[in-house]
Amino acid sequence: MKTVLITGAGGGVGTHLRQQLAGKYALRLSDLRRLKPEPGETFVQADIANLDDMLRATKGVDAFVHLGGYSVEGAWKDILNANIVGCYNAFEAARRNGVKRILFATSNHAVGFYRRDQVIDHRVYIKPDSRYGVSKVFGEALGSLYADKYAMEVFCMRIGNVGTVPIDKRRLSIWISPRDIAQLVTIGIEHPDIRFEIVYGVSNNRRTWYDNSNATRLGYSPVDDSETYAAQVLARERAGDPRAEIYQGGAFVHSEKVDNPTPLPRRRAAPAAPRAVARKATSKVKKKAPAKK
Ligand code: 15L
Repeated sequence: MKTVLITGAGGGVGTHLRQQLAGKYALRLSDLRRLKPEPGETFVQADIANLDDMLRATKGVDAFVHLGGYSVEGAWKDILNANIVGCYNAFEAARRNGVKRILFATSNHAVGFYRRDQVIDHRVYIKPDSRYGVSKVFGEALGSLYADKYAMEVFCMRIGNVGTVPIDKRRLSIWISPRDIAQLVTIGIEHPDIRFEIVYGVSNNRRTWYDNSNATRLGYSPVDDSETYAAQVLARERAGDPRAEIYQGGAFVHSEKVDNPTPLPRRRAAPAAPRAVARKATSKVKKKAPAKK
């Protein structure tokens, strides 16, 4: 059984993945705050901003899912520490320990300044909507460097919003269910031909803004569609800032600080507890057909 390290394992995405991947992999969890491992899991307390911690955490693992980092828009010093320094340490520690396969949790916010009437694929030029989005672009660029220079196998997932249900109108376009993110992560761990890939971490949503053909090519076949929840979600939707309505990134395009939209029950995912360019010249930006009501 493969040993898979998950940084930021105490956050929302990590919590879903622990449940979904239990029994399939020996999970090594890592977080800034102490977590209680379940059977089949081990725990390494680590600060991703500390290279020595990351060297300990990555030792002897077969694959590494890097969720650790600051997960929303916030102060530059927090993003710098967790998502720039932390992300560098993650890749560098993996390289030094001979861990070839890294799955990097990038974000829809790396391309959040594309408009909602556009459909974009994995090759479009980056358009970050926030300092947070810029930090995710940095991680993608670092992944590209480590793939080309050190032959590492890097799978960048531009994740939408992970949850059991979509929480608002924007998330109807970017939602991903726990079982679909687990399927995508499994492809990232198991696929034999990963060199450097960018895929979108979204379910099979009718209202999608993404051409996710790169994920499909690698075998991703999401089973959930946010449309199941659309009527309920739209019934409670209130109009927001007009700029947020235009762009895919929503409030990230105008806010200096965004709260975690899906905090963990009881405790919020600690921001300091880390959890994280398009390549080819040709890119696809299509005018989107109006969403069906
Ligand atoms: C993200 O990248 C964040 O990590 C998550 O907390 C959500 O804000 C999500 O994007 C989103 O766009 O809903």
